Amino acid sequence: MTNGPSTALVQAGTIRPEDFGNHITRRLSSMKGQYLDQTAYERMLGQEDSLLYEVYELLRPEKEGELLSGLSIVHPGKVGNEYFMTKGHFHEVLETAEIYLCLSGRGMMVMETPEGDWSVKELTPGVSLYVPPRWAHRSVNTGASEDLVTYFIYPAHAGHDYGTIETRGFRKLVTEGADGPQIIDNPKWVEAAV
Ligand code: S6P
Ligand code: ZN
Repeated sequence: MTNGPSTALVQAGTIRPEDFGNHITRRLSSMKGQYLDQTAYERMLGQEDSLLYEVYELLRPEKEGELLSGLSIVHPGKVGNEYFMTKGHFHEVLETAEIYLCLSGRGMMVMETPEGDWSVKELTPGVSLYVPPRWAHRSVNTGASEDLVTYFIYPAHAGHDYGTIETRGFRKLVTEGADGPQIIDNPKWVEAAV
């Protein structure tokens, strides 16, 4: 990592891993308990530990004043009726926001706050989404065969709280219905203990 200016070619379909210091890959096995249809999940996992999504991130010091940015690529597919999606997280420093710009593909950003508000926004190429402080976020690829590629920027000291979502889930899920993607209540959502 250098401390000086750096560049990356942020263009859907032209990802040069060497431009990014960090390449994270997440497979089906890391999503235990997150998909509604556990039988479908176990069956799929028994066949292959599929690659669900990847993140390419510019390495910068994780301190206030810095920004982290990169590309998030969610591959197409489903577990049962539920689309491939990211784990989703709150920022550990809850009062930090994030900006996403959709570069290609089609999807949705599922968001919620600890206070009980929720929101689901569509992602199509060119859409810029501001995720305010306090909002957990998860991207879902609702496309049939294309990757969902987004560019993200957030404060470098934000950190990630994955545990809350792993334990409670999101209030809303995106599944494939008769007329396409639909937002449903998550029957397994767990209210936080007081
Ligand atoms: C980080 C930012 C994205 C996600 C990426 C993968 O704050 O929101 O880079 O890390 O979309 O999602 P997740 O939930 O596995 O970190
Ligand atoms: Zn984030």
